[in-house]
Amino acid sequence: MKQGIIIAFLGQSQDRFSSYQSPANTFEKLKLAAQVESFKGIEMIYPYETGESMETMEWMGSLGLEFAAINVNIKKEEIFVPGALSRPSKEIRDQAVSYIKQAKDFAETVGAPLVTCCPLSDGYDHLFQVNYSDAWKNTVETFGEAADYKPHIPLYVEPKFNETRVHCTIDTTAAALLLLKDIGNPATGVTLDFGHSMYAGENPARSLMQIADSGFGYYIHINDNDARHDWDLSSGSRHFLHFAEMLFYAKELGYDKHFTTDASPRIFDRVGYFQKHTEFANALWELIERLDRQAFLDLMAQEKSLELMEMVKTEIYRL
Ligand SMILES: [Mn+2]
Repeated sequence: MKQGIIIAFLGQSQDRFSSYQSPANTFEKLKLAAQVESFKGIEMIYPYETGESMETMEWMGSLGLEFAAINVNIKKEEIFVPGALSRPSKEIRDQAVSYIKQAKDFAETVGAPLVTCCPLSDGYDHLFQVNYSDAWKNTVETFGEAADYKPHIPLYVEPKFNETRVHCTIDTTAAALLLLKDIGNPATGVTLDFGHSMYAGENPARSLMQIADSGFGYYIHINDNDARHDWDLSSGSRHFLHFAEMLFYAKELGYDKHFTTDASPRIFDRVGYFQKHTEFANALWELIERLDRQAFLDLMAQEKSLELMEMVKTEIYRL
């Protein structure tokens, strides 16, 4: 199991009420990541963490780390706070596309395999606020233009139901797939965030297979939550069997990218928290490896639901 981390979570984070952890620069975050045994893959935010490419590459090399992805942020700048890719203003949309293209340039220089984008500020807060048709067509056009640029660096979209908008434009796995189908560029994919999928009312294993069956790429973020909010808890802390089922299908697919941690240490010790998180994920991955997966698949084909319940009890929960 190749594990990685979005290094923003190794620095300071804020919610509406509190700040968590102490600030850290990119090198300090990388050094913390390297202290966690299983973290080799790094996802970093363009342009706020990526810095000067040669220096960043030296840091990565000296710590024995590799890039999992470049995560382009098109929500932080003042101009993008009310939205970016879907906005009526062509000038604003062009600036958002330019950010994604620059992230692809950086990814190409440092040898990162893909660029992922979670367009969190695109969407709406009120009803009668945006023209849904125009917003969708704008998103198809802008994301499509960004995808066309340097297609050897594929562009992935990460759906999320809400936050920062009350309702995001790319809210679900199905919406992400519809976007990619409307664009029609094979150099695209979906970043499946386990927690986003859970609190959008999905089942992450089923969402993973929807993406895989579409023929588009898939890249996985792991975490957990209470299925009501994107709490970014450690994997398996709430939805054990959902996580086991997603890993089952990831193994069936021969998933070979990183499982990138998109979890927040919140009030807990950073390195210790992520060490426990990675140990749990590795242990469950190994349990899934030991399963007779074909036996599960055969029972599904035969619609033997009670036998499957028994297999889940004895082989997965170990009861
Ligand atoms: Mn994520």
